[in-house]
Amino acid sequence: MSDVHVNEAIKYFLIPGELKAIHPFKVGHINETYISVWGQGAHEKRYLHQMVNKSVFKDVPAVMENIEKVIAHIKRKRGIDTRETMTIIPSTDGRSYIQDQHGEYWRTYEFIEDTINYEVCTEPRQAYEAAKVMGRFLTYLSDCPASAYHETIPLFQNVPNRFVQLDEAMSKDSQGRCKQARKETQFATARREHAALVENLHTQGKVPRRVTHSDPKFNNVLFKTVPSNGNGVNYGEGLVVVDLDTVMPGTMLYDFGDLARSVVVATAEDEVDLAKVTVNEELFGELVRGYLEATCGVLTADEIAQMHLAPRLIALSLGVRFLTDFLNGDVYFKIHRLTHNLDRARTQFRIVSEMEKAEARMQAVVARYSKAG
Ligand code: GN1
Ligand code: MG
Repeated sequence: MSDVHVNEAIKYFLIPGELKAIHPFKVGHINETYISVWGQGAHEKRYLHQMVNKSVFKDVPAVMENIEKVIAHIKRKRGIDTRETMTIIPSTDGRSYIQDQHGEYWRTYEFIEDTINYEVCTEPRQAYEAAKVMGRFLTYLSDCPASAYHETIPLFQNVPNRFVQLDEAMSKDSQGRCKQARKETQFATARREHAALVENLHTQGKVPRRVTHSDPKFNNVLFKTVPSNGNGVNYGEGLVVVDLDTVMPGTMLYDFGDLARSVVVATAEDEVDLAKVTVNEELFGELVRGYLEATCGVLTADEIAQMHLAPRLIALSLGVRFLTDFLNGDVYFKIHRLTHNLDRARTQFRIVSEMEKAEARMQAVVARYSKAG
């Protein structure tokens, strides 16, 4: 249905030229995305259009206000034409989004050309570059007061809250799926005591609230494309982190943890062959090195001291979210097969158990690079 609506919606954005084509772009678990191509004189230019999921983002104007602010801040620091952030195409009435006659919210960005993203990190160099991008993002925003940003999904980063949501789903068992997921619910609830790690450190004044991305998984980082070296290996520099929907007050541990849980096992987020899900310490090392370089002078010692635990915590939290959605009947994350959310939960929980085994080694990696800095 939104395929029809997109043709209508794009008329309300200030795009010069003549529309040549428009097609769906499969990305993410939440929004509907399209790409359009416009003839502009002798050139063609692409744009990205998104219908924002308003059952996930209940206050889209607040989401867009956060995004506008973060983009403006980075452009102030890096120049108006910087490729280190996204560029919003305004609507004909000068706003960053429109609401169509069906009540749906749409926005348009310039398509960032000559870039590529990856689902799986395979090269240490990619891990280093992705960490540089994410570290720079945190650093650029380190002088913004977190309180100036809306928390657009309440308690989004709060891991104990994810356990409360799991409890609710288990006690309702609306789809009768609890039986099928017994091992997974046991795995999660056995680790509940670790859930409050970050909240406790924040309460103790050790981990500050910052403006964070909150969805910095590896495939949200775009790399510059470079000509292939013949081996199919692409060593382009990391350029920009996209998908700014969840920019909000949070902790650096969430961002680093989410990036790391998506990088260091070098498998897809829904990998069903769990034997493949192992911690690659070299990738973790390059991630830590890149992140610490890019955040030099910004992070506190208490934040650095938790960098080996954050990836495990965020994997646990995301696994709990997938599991909860499975129990609730797949109402939040898009799925492509019946047990998709259960499979995703299993992968995240395997990451947790692999990281439990690797804890001392991961801690040693952080110690090595934080001393080196
Ligand atoms: C969702 O749709 P996408 O892929 O940008 C989710 C993130 C999860 C991620 C897991 C608003 O992001 O929190 O970490 O899936 N976004 C929201 O792939 O819940
Ligand atoms: Mg997202």
